[in-house]
Amino acid sequence: MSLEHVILFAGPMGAGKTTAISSISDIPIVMTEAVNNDIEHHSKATTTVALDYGQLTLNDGEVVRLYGIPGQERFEFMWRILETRAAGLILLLDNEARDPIADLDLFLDKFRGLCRRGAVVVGVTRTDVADSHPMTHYYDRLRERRMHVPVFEVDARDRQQMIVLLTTLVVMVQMRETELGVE
Ligand SMILES: Nc1nc2c(ncn2[C@@H]2O[C@H](COP(=O)(O)OP(=O)(O)OP(=O)(O)O)[C@@H](O)[C@H]2O)c(=O)[nH]1
Ligand SMILES: [Mg+2]
Repeated sequence: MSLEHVILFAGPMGAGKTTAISSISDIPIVMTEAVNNDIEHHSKATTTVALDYGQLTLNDGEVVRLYGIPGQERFEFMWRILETRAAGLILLLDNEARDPIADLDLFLDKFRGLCRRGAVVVGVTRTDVADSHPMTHYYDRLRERRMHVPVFEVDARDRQQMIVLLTTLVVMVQMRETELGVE
């Protein structure tokens, strides 16, 4: 079993990737925030333009390296670079977005290589400010896609909630490595 895991946080602009990594990380995180010129898409002041990086050391000494993508599709070239070493995907979706189910489809399609070879969990954020999409909408779409993926309602600002999501994914990655006989 590997003593290090690389986990990628993906999802649309404003879903909470940078926030989640800073909630979880036990080192100061590397951020690449710049002024958000796409206010139409999301009203927040800044957006990630290259990557986020943080890390967490688990009780058993395993190191989890946490990378976050920029949500804007114009940075798709960074998505391709960041997914290469990843063994697991945390897909964060903003329940307040215009169509979070379309976002679910988009990111599962864009990261289908990682979904196939690794493990995936979905975290739905901002359910406290938008309840137009109950969790059943996400379950239904995943069932239609024949994907068995855990879905969690989370607040990216809440360290405990994010640690639960992350450890679920790490366990799934470890189970996969055991199945595949990865050392
Ligand atoms: N009310 C509420 N706010 C949340 C929740 N989760 C995250 N946020 C806020 O939503 C915003 C998310 O912003 P970021 O973390 O920059 O989002 P991002 O996914 O990194 O976005 P890009 O880098 O632009 O792709 C922050 O202001 C968070 O504080 C939640 O569950 N509820
Ligand atoms: Mg970000």
